[in-house]
Amino acid sequence: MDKNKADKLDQYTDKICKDNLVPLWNVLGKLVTPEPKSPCQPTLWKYSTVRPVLLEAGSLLTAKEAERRVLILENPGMPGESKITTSLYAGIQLIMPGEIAPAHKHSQAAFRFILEGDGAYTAVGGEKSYMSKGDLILTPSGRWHDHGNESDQPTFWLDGLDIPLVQFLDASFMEHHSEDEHPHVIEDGDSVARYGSGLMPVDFKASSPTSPVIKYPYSRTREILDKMKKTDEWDPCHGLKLMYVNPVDGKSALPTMGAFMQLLPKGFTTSTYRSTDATVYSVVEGTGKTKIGDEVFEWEPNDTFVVPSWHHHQHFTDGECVLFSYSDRPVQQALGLWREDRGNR
Ligand code: 1HN
Repeated sequence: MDKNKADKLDQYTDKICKDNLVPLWNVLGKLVTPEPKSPCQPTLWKYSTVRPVLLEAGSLLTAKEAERRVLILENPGMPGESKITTSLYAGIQLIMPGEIAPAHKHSQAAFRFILEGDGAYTAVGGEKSYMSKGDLILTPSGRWHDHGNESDQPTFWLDGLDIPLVQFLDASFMEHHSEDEHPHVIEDGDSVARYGSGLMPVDFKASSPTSPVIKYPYSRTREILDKMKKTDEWDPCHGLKLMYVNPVDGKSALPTMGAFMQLLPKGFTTSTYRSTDATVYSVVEGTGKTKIGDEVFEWEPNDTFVVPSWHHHQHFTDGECVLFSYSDRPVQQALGLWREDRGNR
């Protein structure tokens, strides 16, 4: 374009901006990219780094003072935004013996993925779920929840929430309960017995798209993977991979976050894979590494790492490994946006 014409267009752009008008031709290429271009950066958080500084916070303030004693895993590509991916939040939470993290409720859905400890609990709507390593505990949107620790050990878990998604939609509400603890009226294991055992109360009507099962114990998850290992073929990209589902409709356990658990055999290299859902991994068992683009991240149990949208990646295991992961896949699938590329181009 000649200089005179470019100058005229610049003057035109400056003139109309006071009326809150912007020429599309200046921004179209940035708005609609040929493929995902994410500010999210591949990143690893070592548990050996997070654990001691979180324990230090344990001596600086109580869970009650903090409301939730959490260190946010903030993606370095989006500083100050409290995001691990563009749509999701992650944090590591600590509750010390005898502490209570007071009851509140909010629009944002959450899950807890237990890293360390035995005998602390999350109560959702008064149902206490005791925590053991590898358990997944849901906190559906809009439900009262509080945490307590009846054990003599500090308890650590990974919090996954859909905070950036709810923020984007401007749909956030939050309330504190009048008491620190919502009355604990329901026994641990009630919801999994009632809804998660292949039976269902006959007239059960789902009141939300979230699974009525609150806790998915690791003992069961691990048993399923062990059984599958005896008979099933390893998928070249995923090994053996399970999705946490809502037994009412077979869809994702939470409508905004998909959660998965996969088993990879000893000395395995997965085929190159990518998908449009940026994925957060928490290492449950084993050591290995993941190549994301050209970067290699070495991991061990309780480390967290993130694979951004549409980034080629491959896992390499030393011994047998178990990886938990979550992403916004159910949202993308509901909107017809989700894509994967299994590398067989
Ligand atoms: C929340 O309610 C919890 O209940 C953890 O443990 C982290 C981050 C932002 C907003 C609410 C919890 C949170 C949160």
